[in-house]
Amino acid sequence: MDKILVTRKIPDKFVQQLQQLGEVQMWNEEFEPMPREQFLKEIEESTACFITLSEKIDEECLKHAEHLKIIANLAVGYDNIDVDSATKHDIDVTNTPNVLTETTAELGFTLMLTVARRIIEAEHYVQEGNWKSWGPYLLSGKDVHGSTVGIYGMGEIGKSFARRLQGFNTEILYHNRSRHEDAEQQLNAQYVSFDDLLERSDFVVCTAPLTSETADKFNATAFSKMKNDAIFINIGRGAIVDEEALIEALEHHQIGGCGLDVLREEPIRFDHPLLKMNNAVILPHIGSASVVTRDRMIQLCVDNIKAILQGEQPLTQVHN
Ligand code: 8YV
Repeated sequence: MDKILVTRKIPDKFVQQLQQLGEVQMWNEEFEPMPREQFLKEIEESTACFITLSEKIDEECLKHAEHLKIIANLAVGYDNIDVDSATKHDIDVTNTPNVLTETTAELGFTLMLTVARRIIEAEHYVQEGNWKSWGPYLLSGKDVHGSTVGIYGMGEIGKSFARRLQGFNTEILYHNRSRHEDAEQQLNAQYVSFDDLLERSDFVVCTAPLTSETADKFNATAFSKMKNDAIFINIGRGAIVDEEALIEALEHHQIGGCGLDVLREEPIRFDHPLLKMNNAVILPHIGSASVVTRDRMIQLCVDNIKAILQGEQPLTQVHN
C-alpha cells in the first residue's frame, strides 16, 4: 500500500481523500514543523509527500527515499526544493500556482496601502491613548494615486498587482528577466531596467521568486538608488533582500518605509531590529492565507498526489 506523508495538520476533508489513495502518515501539528530527523526517517518509507515551505528537500533526504514518486509543495515558490536532485531520483515535484495569485496580490496591495498611510502606527496611536487632539499633519502618509509604482517580477502575481493599480491612476513600471508584452498592452506597464525601476518608483514592489538571479537583489546599492521617501514592499521571498542593508537604508532615511510579508529567517526573531522600526510593517508570511485559497492550495496538492499515484500526469509540475 502507498504511504503518503503529510508534514502538517490539514483538515479532515483532505485527509479522507488521501486515505482513498494510501496509508496517510500526518504530523498532527498545525503550527509546528515536523522535526527534521523524523522527516528524514518517514520520507524513506513514503511514496508521496505533501510538504510545506518548512521542509527543505535536498539530496540528504532524497538519497534514501527509494519509494518516493512525488513531492507536492504547498506553495507556488519552490526554493525549498532541490528540483534537480528530485529529477535525478525520478521524483516529480509539484507546486500550487494560479489558485493563490489574486489572494497574494491582494495582500501585497494591503501591505502597500498600510505602509503608505501609516495604518499600524495610527492604530497604535489610538490604542495607546495618544489621540488627544487633531493636527493638520497628524500621521500623514503618502498617496498611492498619482504615484509611480515599480513591480519587480512580472509573473502572475505581479500582473495581478498591476491590475489592482488600474483604478489608482499610477504610472506602472516593471522589471523582469523577460518582457511581458501582454502586461505592457493590457496594463499599461512599462518595461524598464532594474536601475530605472529603483530610481523612478515611489513604491517598489517585489513579487519575484527566489532564484540565483534574484537572491540579494535588494542590497545596499539597490537601496541607495531608491528615492528617499520610497516604500519597499516584499511579497516574494525574504532572501531576495539583504536585511541588514534594508535596516541601514531605513535608519538613514535612504528610503521611507517597508512592508515585508517574507523574511530571510521565518519566523522572525522577536528581537529583530526590523520589529522595532516605526516605518517597517512585518507580516508572518500570510500572502496566500485566505480560507478559500488555502483550501484550493491543499486540494491541488491532493489532486497532484492522486494523479501520480494513479499513473497520470500531475496538474502543476515544476520544471527547472
Ligand atoms: C505559501 C507562498 O502559503 O505560495 C508561496 O510561494 O509563499 C505562500 O503562498 C507559504 O509559503 C506556505 O507554504
